[in-house]
Amino acid sequence: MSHAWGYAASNGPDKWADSFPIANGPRQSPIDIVPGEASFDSKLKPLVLKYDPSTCQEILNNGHSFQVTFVDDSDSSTLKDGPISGTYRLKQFHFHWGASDDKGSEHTVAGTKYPAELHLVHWNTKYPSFGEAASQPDGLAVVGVFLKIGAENANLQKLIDAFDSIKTKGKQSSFANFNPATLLPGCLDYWTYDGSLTTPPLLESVTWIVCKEPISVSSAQMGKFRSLLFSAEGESECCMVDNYRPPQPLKGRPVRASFK
Ligand code: 1SD
Ligand code: ZN
Repeated sequence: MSHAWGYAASNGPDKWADSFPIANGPRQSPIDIVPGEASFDSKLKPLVLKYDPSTCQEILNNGHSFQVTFVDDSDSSTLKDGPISGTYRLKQFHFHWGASDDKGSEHTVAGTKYPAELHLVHWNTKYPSFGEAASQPDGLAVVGVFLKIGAENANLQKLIDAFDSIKTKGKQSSFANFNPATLLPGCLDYWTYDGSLTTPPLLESVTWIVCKEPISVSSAQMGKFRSLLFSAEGESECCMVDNYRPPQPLKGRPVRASFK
């Protein structure tokens, strides 16, 4: 890859291994989750998510997705228990989505694609910073939540209402007092497995926690996600769509379920 990574034919997931050989590594993400092949593990604890809306900082178009970032200099917004040990701090959340409602999620469930997937990214406070945690096998924990077409989602709408200020790559805007817990499904049953970042550098440092229950989004709201741009202001306009990596080989990894 002689240019920056992206999601086009020339720089997309099939090309990432040229610059990031770990793309073919033993614990890559996402995966297809086959519920019948996941084993119920009675030792898995319920997730404990404690989020303080006052740590919410800004919304940013990074040219690959949009993300909402959090101040992470104290244990104000954390994930504990579930499959992990210790305390993981919330760094940011972002989404992946399709050009149409029939695709867009990174994980799939028995081959079924959802129109979008939310990722809440947390880092293990046994390491000094997000950057250092990101290359450790137990450094990150990402909670994945599927979006399914249905009723309009008023909590997602608060994000969408900020899109005018972050249309193009590199734009950011302050985004205060948002509680990411409002984006979680009512039931926190989950699947978990050891995986990686789904974007370059594809580091194999993520404990994935994928919620079984999707949240709702309307088709009109998905249309607004697709009005964001991959391109920077002044460049030829390129809609931000299909910013997902497809499922990667499981390579014998166990997938555990917190539920029967
Ligand atoms: O795609 C995100 C990427 O934007 C960045 O947030 C990275 C963490 O540094 O995580 C990946 S992902 O694996 O959460 N999709
Ligand atoms: Zn992601």
